[in-house]
Amino acid sequence: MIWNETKECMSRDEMTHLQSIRLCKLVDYVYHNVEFYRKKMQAVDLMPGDIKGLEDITKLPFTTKDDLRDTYPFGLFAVPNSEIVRIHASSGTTGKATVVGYTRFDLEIWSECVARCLTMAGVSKNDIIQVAYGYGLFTGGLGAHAGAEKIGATVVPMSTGNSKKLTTMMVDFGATAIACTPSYLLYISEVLEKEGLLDQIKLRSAICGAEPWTEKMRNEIETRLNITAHDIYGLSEVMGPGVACDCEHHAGLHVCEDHFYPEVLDTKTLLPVDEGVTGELAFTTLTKQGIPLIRYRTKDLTSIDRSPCACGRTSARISRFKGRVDDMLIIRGVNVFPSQIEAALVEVREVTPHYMMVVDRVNNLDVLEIQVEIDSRFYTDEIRALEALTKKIEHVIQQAIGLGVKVRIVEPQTLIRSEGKAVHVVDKRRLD
Ligand code: DLL
Repeated sequence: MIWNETKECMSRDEMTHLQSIRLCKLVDYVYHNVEFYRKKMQAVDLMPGDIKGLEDITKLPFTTKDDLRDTYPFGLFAVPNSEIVRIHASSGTTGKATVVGYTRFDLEIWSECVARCLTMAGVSKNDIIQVAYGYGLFTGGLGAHAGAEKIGATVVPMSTGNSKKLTTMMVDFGATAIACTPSYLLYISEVLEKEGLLDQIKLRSAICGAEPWTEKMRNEIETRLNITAHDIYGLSEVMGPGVACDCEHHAGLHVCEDHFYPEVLDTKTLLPVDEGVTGELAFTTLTKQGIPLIRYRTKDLTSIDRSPCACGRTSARISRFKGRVDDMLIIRGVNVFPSQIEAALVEVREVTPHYMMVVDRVNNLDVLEIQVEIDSRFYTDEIRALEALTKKIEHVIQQAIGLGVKVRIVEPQTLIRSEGKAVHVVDKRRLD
């Protein structure tokens, strides 16, 4: 069986044609089934017939997370609840949860998209895959699960919460693939090392996502575990994991663009930018029934490349995420992303890639302290050695971000390990 390989191998013209047809149908669908969109379109005198293809997409209004919150819980649903067979929700740190609903058809498309991603990561029916994303309202666990089942892999629904059991079963079952956040996989590699199990695992492939991670972190994880690690992207509002994934060439993430039309927007003007230029990613769901979204602003920063990939796929690729619009810290006027710190730390062999950025304001001046955990092999209580290492890391980070920082080295195993999405920033300025 092939997961829409034909669609992945469409020419650009064929893809644009399909997307245009689907966009027109979608606009008609939301106009007649979602009051929110009908009102938004009426407000700018737009009728469904005015949208004749992709070339008209910029006439359509954007949708934001606030729109989902304002219509909480089911206000953007396009079908009656009797058609909804699953609900997921993401809590976020502030405000109401954003709630999404799936029809049976939506679940079918979702599992197909995840199946495509797993196929890109080399997973097949011959694999035993541990799904170690959280199961529940978060889309990671159930989303990855359904896609893996669809390709016939043997799925072990680990969820999060018991790393010791996970590593034991990884060895006992001979697991060949794992799906979890990159920060959790880094932690799992430490547990495996501590337990002396590293040479007993059969792991080949990891499908990691749900949080930003750098290319250097990917290399680090691959080396530690002797595997290939793939980057899978998605968001609950649009579907969940499986919106995009990178293939064996790791040259950007292939978007399932027959279902999700991507646009990259200038962060200030919100006008589409040229290929290769970084901006905010927005998606229009082309086939969703439960909660179709038009031009949903993800806040994720990336660029797009529509040239064919060396793997043969013709789908558009988005570059590895730099971070989110709201992840970017402005410290003394300089823009800093956590991913820059991660990339710098991976270069320093005496420390682990676990870190915490603490931003504060002292005497009206922003101060960035980076807590870095020393690798147990290099741990020493000799003050001069620690001072020298601190200076070295401060220099490496200053080179990376162009800003002086204060580094504080902490003892091995002191920074909190994450099983889900890692938290790397405490901004005390926001807590005032
Ligand atoms: O994180 C869905 C998911 C689960 C994706 C498992 C991949 C694997 P949300 O909780 O709604 O959904 O969070 C979505 O997480 O807007 C990005 O900011 C971030 N994110 C997800 N995947 C990646 C990735 C899931 N590969 C938000 N790289 C998105 C960078 C990612 N950021």
